[in-house]
Amino acid sequence: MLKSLKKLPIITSENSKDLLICQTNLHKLCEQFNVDYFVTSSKTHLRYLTGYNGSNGLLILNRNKIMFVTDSRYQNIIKDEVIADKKIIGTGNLLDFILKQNIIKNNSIIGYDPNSLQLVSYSLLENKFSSRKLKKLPNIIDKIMSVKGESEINKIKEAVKITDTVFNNILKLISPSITEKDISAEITYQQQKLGAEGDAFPPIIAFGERSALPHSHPTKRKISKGAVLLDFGCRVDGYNSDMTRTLYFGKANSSFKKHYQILLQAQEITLNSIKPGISGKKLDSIARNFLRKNRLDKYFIHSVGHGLSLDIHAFPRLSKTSTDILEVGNVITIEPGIYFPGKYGIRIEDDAIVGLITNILNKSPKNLIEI
Ligand SMILES: [Mn+2]
Repeated sequence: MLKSLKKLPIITSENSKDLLICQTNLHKLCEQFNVDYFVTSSKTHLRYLTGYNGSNGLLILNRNKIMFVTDSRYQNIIKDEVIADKKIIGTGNLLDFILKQNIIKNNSIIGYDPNSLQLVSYSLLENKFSSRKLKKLPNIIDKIMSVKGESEINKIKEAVKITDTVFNNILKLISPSITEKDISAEITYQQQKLGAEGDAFPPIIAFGERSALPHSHPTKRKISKGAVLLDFGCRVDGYNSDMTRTLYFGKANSSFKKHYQILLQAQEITLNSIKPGISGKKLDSIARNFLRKNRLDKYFIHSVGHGLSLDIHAFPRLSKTSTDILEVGNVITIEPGIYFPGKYGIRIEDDAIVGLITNILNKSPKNLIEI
Protein backbone atom coordinates (compact mmCIF):
# COMPACT_ATOMS: atom_id res chain seq x y z
CA MET A 1 0.00 0.00 0.00
CA LEU A 2 0.96 3.62 -0.09
CA LYS A 3 2.55 3.34 3.30
CA SER A 4 5.63 1.97 1.60
CA LEU A 5 6.42 5.52 0.61
CA LYS A 6 7.52 5.98 4.20
CA LYS A 7 10.71 4.04 3.48
CA LEU A 8 11.98 6.32 0.81
CA PRO A 9 11.43 8.45 -1.62
CA ILE A 10 15.12 9.30 -1.81
CA ILE A 11 14.27 12.94 -2.10
CA THR A 12 11.79 13.26 0.70
CA SER A 13 12.61 10.47 3.11
CA GLU A 14 14.36 12.49 5.77
CA ASN A 15 11.33 14.56 6.48
CA SER A 16 8.05 13.22 7.76
CA LYS A 17 6.11 16.34 6.73
CA ASP A 18 7.00 15.80 3.09
CA LEU A 19 5.86 12.23 3.26
CA LEU A 20 2.68 13.02 5.07
CA ILE A 21 1.70 15.54 2.42
CA CYS A 22 2.83 13.16 -0.26
CA GLN A 23 0.96 10.15 1.06
CA THR A 24 -2.24 11.89 2.06
CA ASN A 25 -2.57 13.54 -1.31
CA LEU A 26 -1.65 10.52 -3.34
CA HIS A 27 -3.92 8.29 -1.37
CA LYS A 28 -6.91 10.48 -2.04
CA LEU A 29 -6.01 11.40 -5.57
CA CYS A 30 -7.99 8.85 -7.59
CA GLU A 31 -10.99 9.16 -5.33
CA GLN A 32 -10.94 12.93 -5.23
CA PHE A 33 -10.77 13.27 -9.00
CA ASN A 34 -13.05 10.35 -9.68
CA VAL A 35 -10.65 8.33 -11.79
CA ASP A 36 -9.64 4.68 -11.59
CA TYR A 37 -5.99 5.32 -12.33
CA PHE A 38 -3.56 8.17 -12.38
CA VAL A 39 -0.56 7.86 -14.71
CA THR A 40 2.57 9.93 -14.98
CA SER A 41 5.81 9.61 -16.91
CA SER A 42 7.25 12.96 -15.84
CA LYS A 43 10.88 12.52 -14.82
CA THR A 44 10.50 14.82 -11.85
CA HIS A 45 7.22 13.20 -10.73
CA LEU A 46 8.92 9.82 -10.85
CA ARG A 47 11.93 11.06 -8.94
CA TYR A 48 9.82 12.78 -6.29
CA LEU A 49 7.27 10.04 -5.80
CA THR A 50 9.39 6.92 -6.15
CA GLY A 51 13.05 7.97 -6.09
CA TYR A 52 13.57 6.81 -9.70
CA ASN A 53 16.10 8.84 -11.67
CA GLY A 54 16.24 7.02 -15.01
CA SER A 55 15.02 7.90 -18.48
CA ASN A 56 12.17 5.45 -19.09
CA GLY A 57 9.43 4.85 -16.60
CA LEU A 58 5.73 5.01 -15.85
CA LEU A 59 3.96 5.38 -12.56
CA ILE A 60 0.47 4.03 -12.30
CA LEU A 61 -1.56 4.78 -9.24
CA ASN A 62 -4.94 3.28 -8.47
CA ARG A 63 -7.05 3.65 -5.34
CA ASN A 64 -4.82 1.42 -3.26
CA LYS A 65 -1.40 1.00 -4.77
CA ILE A 66 1.48 2.54 -6.65
CA MET A 67 2.87 0.56 -9.56
CA PHE A 68 6.11 1.46 -11.22
CA VAL A 69 7.04 0.16 -14.67
CA THR A 70 10.37 0.45 -16.42
CA ASP A 71 12.57 -1.63 -18.72
CA SER A 72 15.26 -4.20 -18.00
CA ARG A 73 18.13 -1.67 -18.14
CA TYR A 74 16.98 -0.39 -14.76
CA GLN A 75 16.28 -3.78 -13.22
CA ASN A 76 19.10 -3.62 -10.68
CA ILE A 77 18.88 0.06 -9.90
CA ILE A 78 15.20 0.02 -9.06
CA LYS A 79 15.58 -2.79 -6.53
CA ASP A 80 17.21 -0.38 -4.10
CA GLU A 81 16.38 3.05 -5.38
CA VAL A 82 12.70 2.89 -6.18
CA ILE A 83 9.84 2.69 -3.73
CA ALA A 84 6.56 1.39 -5.08
CA ASP A 85 4.09 -1.29 -4.06
CA LYS A 86 4.77 -3.10 -7.29
CA LYS A 87 7.88 -2.78 -9.47
CA ILE A 88 7.38 -4.16 -12.93
CA ILE A 89 9.97 -4.74 -15.64
CA GLY A 90 8.30 -4.34 -19.01
CA THR A 91 9.45 -5.01 -22.53
CA GLY A 92 9.08 -2.88 -25.64
CA ASN A 93 6.76 0.09 -25.44
CA LEU A 94 5.69 0.42 -21.81
CA LEU A 95 2.14 1.47 -22.71
CA ASP A 96 1.71 -1.59 -24.92
CA PHE A 97 3.14 -3.70 -22.17
CA ILE A 98 0.78 -2.52 -19.43
CA LEU A 99 -2.18 -2.98 -21.76
CA LYS A 100 -1.12 -6.50 -22.68
CA GLN A 101 -0.62 -7.36 -19.03
CA ASN A 102 -4.01 -5.89 -18.22
CA ILE A 103 -2.45 -3.64 -15.58
CA ILE A 104 -4.95 -0.97 -16.58
CA LYS A 105 -8.37 -2.53 -17.02
CA ASN A 106 -10.73 -1.96 -19.93
CA ASN A 107 -13.45 0.67 -19.55
CA SER A 108 -11.59 2.46 -16.82
CA ILE A 109 -11.03 6.18 -16.38
CA ILE A 110 -7.41 7.25 -16.50
CA GLY A 111 -6.37 10.56 -15.03
CA TYR A 112 -3.21 12.40 -16.00
CA ASP A 113 -1.99 15.92 -15.36
CA PRO A 114 -0.44 18.47 -17.73
CA ASN A 115 3.08 17.42 -16.73
CA SER A 116 2.40 13.68 -16.71
CA LEU A 117 3.31 13.19 -20.30
CA GLN A 118 6.96 13.97 -20.44
CA LEU A 119 8.12 10.60 -21.65
CA VAL A 120 4.87 9.58 -23.35
CA SER A 121 2.98 11.81 -25.76
CA TYR A 122 -0.73 12.48 -25.42
CA SER A 123 -1.47 11.13 -28.87
CA LEU A 124 0.29 7.91 -27.98
CA LEU A 125 -1.66 7.69 -24.73
CA GLU A 126 -4.92 8.37 -26.55
CA ASN A 127 -4.06 5.91 -29.25
CA LYS A 128 -3.09 3.09 -26.89
CA PHE A 129 -5.87 3.68 -24.41
CA SER A 130 -8.67 4.07 -26.92
CA SER A 131 -10.95 1.74 -24.99
CA ARG A 132 -10.44 3.71 -21.79
CA LYS A 133 -11.48 7.21 -20.92
CA LEU A 134 -8.76 9.81 -20.45
CA LYS A 135 -9.31 12.66 -18.03
CA LYS A 136 -7.01 15.65 -17.78
CA LEU A 137 -6.61 16.74 -14.16
CA PRO A 138 -5.12 19.95 -12.75
CA ASN A 139 -1.41 20.15 -11.76
CA ILE A 140 -1.77 17.95 -8.69
CA ILE A 141 1.67 16.46 -8.31
CA ASP A 142 3.37 19.76 -9.02
CA LYS A 143 1.28 21.36 -6.32
CA ILE A 144 2.28 18.67 -3.83
CA MET A 145 5.90 19.08 -4.87
CA SER A 146 5.75 22.84 -4.43
CA VAL A 147 5.41 22.63 -0.64
CA LYS A 148 8.91 21.84 0.54
CA GLY A 149 9.95 20.07 3.70
CA GLU A 150 13.05 20.72 5.71
CA SER A 151 15.30 18.25 3.88
CA GLU A 152 14.26 19.66 0.51
CA ILE A 153 14.85 23.23 1.71
CA ASN A 154 18.32 22.24 2.86
CA LYS A 155 19.17 20.93 -0.60
CA ILE A 156 17.99 24.15 -2.22
CA LYS A 157 19.97 26.18 0.32
CA GLU A 158 23.06 24.17 -0.51
CA ALA A 159 22.51 24.74 -4.24
CA VAL A 160 22.11 28.49 -3.64
CA LYS A 161 25.23 28.58 -1.50
CA ILE A 162 27.29 26.95 -4.26
CA THR A 163 25.92 29.42 -6.80
CA ASP A 164 26.77 32.37 -4.52
CA THR A 165 30.31 31.10 -4.02
CA VAL A 166 30.84 30.60 -7.75
CA PHE A 167 29.50 34.07 -8.51
CA ASN A 168 32.04 35.54 -6.14
CA ASN A 169 34.82 33.53 -7.78
CA ILE A 170 33.72 34.58 -11.28
CA LEU A 171 33.93 38.26 -10.34
CA LYS A 172 37.65 37.79 -9.73
CA LEU A 173 38.12 36.12 -13.12
CA ILE A 174 36.60 38.83 -15.27
CA SER A 175 39.40 40.45 -17.27
CA PRO A 176 39.77 41.95 -20.76
CA SER A 177 40.27 38.75 -22.78
CA ILE A 178 37.57 36.59 -21.19
CA THR A 179 34.75 35.24 -23.38
CA GLU A 180 31.13 34.32 -22.62
CA LYS A 181 32.08 30.67 -23.14
CA ASP A 182 35.01 30.96 -20.71
CA ILE A 183 32.69 32.14 -17.95
CA SER A 184 30.05 29.54 -18.77
CA ALA A 185 32.61 26.69 -18.67
CA GLU A 186 34.08 28.00 -15.45
CA ILE A 187 30.64 28.09 -13.79
CA THR A 188 29.87 24.52 -14.82
CA TYR A 189 33.25 23.31 -13.62
CA GLN A 190 33.25 25.18 -10.33
CA GLN A 191 29.70 24.29 -9.37
CA GLN A 192 30.42 20.60 -9.79
CA LYS A 193 33.75 20.94 -8.03
CA LEU A 194 31.82 22.36 -5.07
CA GLY A 195 29.52 19.34 -4.98
CA ALA A 196 26.64 20.15 -7.35
CA GLU A 197 25.13 17.33 -9.38
CA GLY A 198 25.28 19.63 -12.41
CA ASP A 199 24.03 22.94 -13.78
CA ALA A 200 20.37 23.74 -13.19
CA PHE A 201 20.37 24.78 -16.88
CA PRO A 202 23.13 25.82 -19.32
CA PRO A 203 24.48 29.13 -17.94
CA ILE A 204 23.28 32.26 -19.71
CA ILE A 205 26.26 34.59 -20.08
CA ALA A 206 25.72 37.65 -22.27
CA PHE A 207 28.01 40.60 -22.92
CA GLY A 208 27.09 44.05 -24.22
CA GLU A 209 24.02 44.26 -26.46
CA ARG A 210 23.66 40.47 -26.25
CA SER A 211 22.37 40.98 -22.69
CA ALA A 212 19.21 42.38 -24.27
CA LEU A 213 18.35 38.82 -25.37
CA PRO A 214 16.73 37.23 -22.28
CA HIS A 215 17.82 33.67 -23.16
CA SER A 216 21.01 33.93 -25.17
CA HIS A 217 23.61 31.16 -25.40
CA PRO A 218 27.23 31.88 -24.52
CA THR A 219 29.48 32.59 -27.53
CA LYS A 220 33.21 33.12 -28.09
CA ARG A 221 32.65 36.85 -27.90
CA LYS A 222 35.25 38.68 -25.83
CA ILE A 223 34.21 41.05 -23.11
CA SER A 224 34.11 44.76 -23.95
CA LYS A 225 32.75 47.87 -22.27
CA GLY A 226 29.13 47.28 -21.40
CA ALA A 227 26.68 45.07 -19.54
CA VAL A 228 27.57 41.55 -18.38
CA LEU A 229 24.55 39.40 -17.61
CA LEU A 230 25.08 36.15 -15.70
CA ASP A 231 22.11 33.82 -15.10
CA PHE A 232 22.97 30.41 -13.72
CA GLY A 233 22.29 27.87 -11.03
CA CYS A 234 23.05 24.34 -9.99
CA ARG A 235 21.36 21.18 -8.79
CA VAL A 236 21.90 19.42 -5.49
CA ASP A 237 20.16 16.02 -5.20
CA GLY A 238 17.73 17.14 -7.88
CA TYR A 239 16.93 20.53 -6.32
CA ASN A 240 17.81 23.71 -8.22
CA SER A 241 19.12 27.18 -7.55
CA ASP A 242 18.69 29.99 -10.08
CA MET A 243 20.28 33.43 -9.83
CA THR A 244 20.88 36.39 -12.15
CA ARG A 245 23.19 39.35 -11.73
CA THR A 246 24.01 42.09 -14.22
CA LEU A 247 27.38 43.82 -13.93
CA TYR A 248 29.08 46.49 -15.98
CA PHE A 249 32.49 46.06 -17.57
CA GLY A 250 33.99 49.53 -17.41
CA LYS A 251 32.30 52.64 -16.08
CA ALA A 252 28.54 52.52 -16.51
CA ASN A 253 26.87 55.47 -18.21
CA SER A 254 24.10 57.37 -16.46
CA SER A 255 21.23 55.72 -18.36
CA PHE A 256 22.45 52.24 -17.41
CA LYS A 257 22.86 53.31 -13.79
CA LYS A 258 19.37 54.81 -13.68
CA HIS A 259 17.78 51.74 -15.26
CA TYR A 260 19.71 49.46 -12.93
CA GLN A 261 18.48 51.25 -9.82
CA ILE A 262 14.86 51.20 -10.99
CA LEU A 263 15.01 47.51 -11.86
CA LEU A 264 16.64 46.69 -8.53
CA GLN A 265 13.87 48.55 -6.74
CA ALA A 266 11.24 46.66 -8.76
CA GLN A 267 12.88 43.38 -7.76
CA GLU A 268 13.10 44.32 -4.08
CA ILE A 269 9.55 45.61 -3.87
CA THR A 270 8.40 42.31 -5.36
CA LEU A 271 10.55 40.26 -2.98
CA ASN A 272 9.12 42.24 -0.08
CA SER A 273 5.57 41.50 -1.25
CA ILE A 274 5.96 37.74 -1.13
CA LYS A 275 3.55 36.24 1.38
CA PRO A 276 1.37 33.17 1.72
CA GLY A 277 -1.99 33.73 0.02
CA ILE A 278 -0.82 36.16 -2.67
CA SER A 279 -1.40 35.11 -6.29
CA GLY A 280 1.24 34.75 -8.99
CA LYS A 281 -0.64 37.38 -10.98
CA LYS A 282 -0.56 39.91 -8.13
CA LEU A 283 3.16 39.42 -7.54
CA ASP A 284 3.85 39.88 -11.25
CA SER A 285 1.76 43.07 -11.30
CA ILE A 286 3.74 44.59 -8.43
CA ALA A 287 6.95 44.57 -10.48
CA ARG A 288 5.12 45.52 -13.68
CA ASN A 289 3.28 48.47 -12.09
CA PHE A 290 6.45 49.81 -10.54
CA LEU A 291 8.19 49.66 -13.92
CA ARG A 292 5.13 51.28 -15.52
CA LYS A 293 5.36 54.23 -13.15
CA ASN A 294 8.92 54.62 -14.41
CA ARG A 295 7.82 54.14 -18.05
CA LEU A 296 9.85 50.94 -18.35
CA ASP A 297 7.11 48.29 -18.37
CA LYS A 298 7.25 47.85 -22.15
CA TYR A 299 10.86 46.65 -21.78
CA PHE A 300 9.83 43.98 -19.25
CA ILE A 301 8.98 41.19 -21.67
CA HIS A 302 8.68 38.08 -19.51
CA SER A 303 7.14 36.90 -16.24
CA VAL A 304 8.36 38.10 -12.87
CA GLY A 305 9.57 34.68 -11.76
CA HIS A 306 8.63 31.08 -11.19
CA GLY A 307 8.42 28.29 -8.66
CA LEU A 308 11.61 26.35 -8.09
CA SER A 309 11.58 22.62 -7.50
CA LEU A 310 12.99 19.50 -9.07
CA ASP A 311 11.97 21.36 -12.23
CA ILE A 312 13.59 24.71 -12.86
CA HIS A 313 10.24 26.21 -13.85
CA ALA A 314 7.72 24.81 -11.42
CA PHE A 315 4.49 25.52 -9.58
CA PRO A 316 3.52 28.20 -8.52
CA ARG A 317 3.69 30.15 -11.76
CA LEU A 318 4.27 33.89 -11.36
CA SER A 319 2.98 35.65 -14.44
CA LYS A 320 0.44 38.15 -15.76
CA THR A 321 -2.23 35.45 -15.87
CA SER A 322 -1.32 33.02 -13.09
CA THR A 323 -4.03 32.32 -10.53
CA ASP A 324 -1.66 30.07 -8.54
CA ILE A 325 -1.62 31.02 -4.87
CA LEU A 326 1.59 31.07 -2.85
CA GLU A 327 1.77 28.77 0.14
CA VAL A 328 4.13 28.44 3.08
CA GLY A 329 6.97 26.19 1.97
CA ASN A 330 6.97 27.21 -1.70
CA VAL A 331 10.32 28.21 -3.12
CA ILE A 332 10.20 30.82 -5.86
CA THR A 333 12.49 33.09 -7.83
CA ILE A 334 11.88 36.78 -8.51
CA GLU A 335 13.59 37.92 -11.71
CA PRO A 336 12.29 41.08 -13.37
CA GLY A 337 14.32 42.27 -16.35
CA ILE A 338 14.34 45.17 -18.78
CA TYR A 339 15.76 44.82 -22.28
CA PHE A 340 16.80 47.55 -24.71
CA PRO A 341 17.50 45.86 -28.06
CA GLY A 342 20.89 46.73 -29.51
CA LYS A 343 21.99 48.31 -26.21
CA TYR A 344 21.75 46.23 -23.07
CA GLY A 345 19.53 44.20 -20.81
CA ILE A 346 19.39 44.13 -17.03
CA ARG A 347 17.96 41.28 -14.97
CA ILE A 348 18.30 40.58 -11.25
CA GLU A 349 17.11 37.32 -9.74
CA ASP A 350 17.00 35.81 -6.26
CA ASP A 351 15.46 32.67 -4.80
CA ALA A 352 13.17 32.90 -1.78
CA ILE A 353 11.25 30.62 0.55
CA VAL A 354 7.63 31.63 1.11
CA GLY A 355 6.80 31.81 4.81
CA LEU A 356 5.37 34.11 7.42
CA ILE A 357 8.70 35.87 7.04
CA THR A 358 10.15 35.58 3.53
CA ASN A 359 13.59 34.02 3.48
CA ILE A 360 15.69 35.38 0.61
CA LEU A 361 18.37 32.79 0.01
CA ASN A 362 20.95 34.49 -2.21
CA LYS A 363 23.69 36.45 -0.54
CA SER A 364 25.44 37.73 -3.70
CA PRO A 365 25.61 41.54 -3.78
CA LYS A 366 23.02 43.47 -5.77
CA ASN A 367 24.52 46.94 -5.80
CA LEU A 368 25.82 47.79 -9.28
CA ILE A 369 29.26 46.26 -9.71
CA GLU A 370 31.56 47.97 -12.21
CA ILE A 371 34.64 45.97 -13.09
MN1 LIG B 1 14.91 31.95 -13.41
